[in-house]
Amino acid sequence: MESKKFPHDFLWGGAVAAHQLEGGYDKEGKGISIADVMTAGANGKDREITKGILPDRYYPNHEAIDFYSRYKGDIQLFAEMGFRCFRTSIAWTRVFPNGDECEPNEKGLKFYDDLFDELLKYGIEPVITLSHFEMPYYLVEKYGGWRDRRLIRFFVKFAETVMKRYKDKVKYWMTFNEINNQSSVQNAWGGWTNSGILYREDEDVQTVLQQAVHYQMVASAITVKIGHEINPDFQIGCMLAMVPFYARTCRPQDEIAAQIAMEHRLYYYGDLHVFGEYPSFMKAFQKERGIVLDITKEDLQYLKEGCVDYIGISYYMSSTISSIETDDSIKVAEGFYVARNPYVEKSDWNWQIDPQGLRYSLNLLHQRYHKPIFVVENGFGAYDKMENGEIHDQYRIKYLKAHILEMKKAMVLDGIPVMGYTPWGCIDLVSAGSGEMEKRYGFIYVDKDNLGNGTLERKKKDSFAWYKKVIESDGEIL
Ligand code: P53
Repeated sequence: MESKKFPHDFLWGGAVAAHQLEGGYDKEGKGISIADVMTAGANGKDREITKGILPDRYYPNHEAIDFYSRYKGDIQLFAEMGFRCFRTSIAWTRVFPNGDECEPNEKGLKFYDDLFDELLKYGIEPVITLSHFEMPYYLVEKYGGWRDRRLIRFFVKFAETVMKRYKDKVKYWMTFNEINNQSSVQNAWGGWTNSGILYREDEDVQTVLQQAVHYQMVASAITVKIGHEINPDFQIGCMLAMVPFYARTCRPQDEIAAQIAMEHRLYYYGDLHVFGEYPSFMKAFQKERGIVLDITKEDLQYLKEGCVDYIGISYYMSSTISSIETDDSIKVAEGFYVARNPYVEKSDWNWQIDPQGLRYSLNLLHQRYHKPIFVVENGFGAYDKMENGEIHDQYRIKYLKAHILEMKKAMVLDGIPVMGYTPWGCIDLVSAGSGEMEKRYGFIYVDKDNLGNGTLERKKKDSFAWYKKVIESDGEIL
């Protein structure tokens, strides 16, 4: 089993997002995005969202790793590893700086033309996320972000513009990155990064969340429909953060709690994207809670006409749910406690390391949706140490190897169609959650620290040669 090969057309590559690596936040007409007003946090300390850009604060995404001017060298390194694809996002604000303009910014469009040409030169297929935590800040100030129905129109205009422009360069698309992240509404993070929303104390969070999700789902569906008209060969997917919830014990109450967590955190989103309709538990929840949303007949029609072609997922960890409070648990809602799983290890950022959870997740998703799955994020955020100019990141190799092996089992033993694998942060970049540089994922080290100091010089880690061999051998040598 271990020595089996992956199919030769398997999409091995790496993944990043525009705001986390490009920098050049105000270059060539780019507008301010919601990522540009987030300060650096730290391990265990949230990032702050400021009202506009304040002169005395540090915003790590402004320069990031300056991929904007160094992408040619970086792509050369990806090509050296043998990447067959590269997942990145298009910064909405490079194309429509404010978001509601009639005409796009030609310089922004040109940047992505050049970037995609550079990838294609090496036979690397671009895999593009349309919205990855970086909507125009102006849309937040003027319209309240995705609280407003007009956002559908602005997003679709952006999507249509870039899909037409790059129709012969890009085949694989995803609409919204980790759209289900915003279901974790204990703090403003998910609401802000997904939808440009900061919840107010005097409003019903579930109503606001579900309205924003509804508008995004309609925007996504219209995009899928238009995309298929632009180029029938397009493969357009959704993107879900896959964090499977295990019941803490086999007590039936814990099983039900885990099931409900899966429904609200995952299936609610997946069902809308894949089936184009609201699942029964969501309709029941809305009725029970008296949640009334702005949903038109046309919206429901669009949802049905814009079902996705594949499911993109990120997978980093699993989670454990208890229906009652325990010593090690944190309350997330009435009757829902996230507990520590004693059977798995955790990273320095407290993310539970669970390779088998990937196989389990692929099975769950395929059994429900019968769609190809693209693992577009997986990786190990860790502190790296430079020793005599070398980085021996055996821990990262161990993590990735274990996950690739479980993915292989899902394909070979469970028969699941997995399209490809793009480990997250194939080059070190700014962490989305904490804004740190020192939470590193890369095969390529970037000389920059949490405070923004460093030469930005690139350096291959041990995992670089390891991953090269994985791709070269079609996953036979892990
Ligand atoms: P960072 C939380 C849980 C799962 C995935 O995350 C997450 C997050 C956000 O922190 O986000 C995805 O950088 C996301 C990427 C992000 C990556 O995972 O916090 O799509 O933008 O960088 C890793 O370590």
